[in-house]
Amino acid sequence: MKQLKIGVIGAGAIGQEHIQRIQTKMAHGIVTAVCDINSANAQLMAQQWGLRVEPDMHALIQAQDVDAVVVACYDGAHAEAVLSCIAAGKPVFCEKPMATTQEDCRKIVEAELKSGKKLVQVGFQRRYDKGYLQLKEILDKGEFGSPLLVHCAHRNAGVADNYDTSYAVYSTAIHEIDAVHWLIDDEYVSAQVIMPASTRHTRADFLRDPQMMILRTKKGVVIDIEVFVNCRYGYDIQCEICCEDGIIKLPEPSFPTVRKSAMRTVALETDWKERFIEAYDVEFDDWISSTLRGEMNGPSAWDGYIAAVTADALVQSQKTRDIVEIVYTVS
Ligand code: ISE
Repeated sequence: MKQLKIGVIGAGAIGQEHIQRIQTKMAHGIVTAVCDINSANAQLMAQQWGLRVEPDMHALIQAQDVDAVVVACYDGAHAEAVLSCIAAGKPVFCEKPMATTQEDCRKIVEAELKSGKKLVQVGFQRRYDKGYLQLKEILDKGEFGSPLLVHCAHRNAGVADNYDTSYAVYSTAIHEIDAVHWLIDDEYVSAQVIMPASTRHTRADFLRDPQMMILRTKKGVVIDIEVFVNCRYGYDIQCEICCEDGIIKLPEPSFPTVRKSAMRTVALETDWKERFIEAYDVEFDDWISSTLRGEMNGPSAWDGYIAAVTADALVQSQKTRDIVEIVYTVS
C-alpha cells in the first residue's frame, strides 16, 4: 500500500502529538511538512522528525509532497485552513471544533458539497473508542428497543485558567454532542442549560461549574450531560443509555483492583489524552487508510456543523436559562 504524505498545520500540543503518532505508529502515513505561526514550534518538530517547514498554511496546502492535511492549529484558524484544503481538492482532518462559528461551519459544508467530493473529517475521537463502539453495536442490533434517555457525565479534575463558562460547551460537552447523536442516530431539536450551585473550587463569575445540559431530539429522546470540570478526583467519562428493553452503559477503563493498607481500590484516569489514546490511534489509522482508498468514513463536515449549531444553542441557554430551539439551515 502506498504511503499518504501529510502536512500538519499547527505544531502546538495536539499537533505535536499527532505528528509523533503518525511518524511512529502509522504504517501508511508520513508527515512531510509542518507550519505554525509560532515558528519555534514548527522548527522543533522539523528537527525532531526531519520535516520541511512551510512559511504558512497556504504554502503547505499547495505543496507537491502534501497529499492530505491535518489541521491542529488554534481554533480560530480552522475555517480558513479547511476551506483552503477544499479549494485545493485535498483531504483534510480537522481537530474539533471544525470552525468557531456556525456560519463558518455552514460555509465548509457548502464548499465541500460544491466540490463534489467528501474531503473533510472532524476530530471527534470518541467514535473510535472501543467502549463507544460497543455501545453503538448493541444499539444498532435493536435488541434493546428504542433509546429513551441518555445520561452523560464529563468530569475533568481541573482546567486551565482561561477556561470560562462557554468552554464547558465548546471545548468539553462538544464531545457528547457529537457522540450521542451518532450513537442514537437522531437529530437535536432543543437545548437548555441548568446551573446548579457552583463548586467553591471555581470563580463562579468566570466559570460556572458544574453545569447540567439538556438536549432533546426529534424522536423524543432526552439527553442530560453533566459537565463538571473541577471535580478534583480524576478524568471521568460516563454514558448510560436507557432503552425500552434494557440499559446500556459505557465500560469503565480497566485498571487492576489492588488491596493495600486495608483498602480495595481501582485507579481512575486523570488525563483525557491518556483516556482516549487508543481512540486517537484508531482514528488516525482509519483516516489515513480510507483517504488512500479515496473514501471518507469518519465524522463529516455535516457532523461538525451539527455540533456547532447545537453548541451555540447551549451557550445561548447558559445566558438566559431558556429552552433554545435548534434549527439547521444548510439547504
Ligand atoms: C479538551 O479540549 C478536550 O477535548 C477533552 O476531551 C475534554 O475533557 C476537556 O474538557 C477539553 O477542555
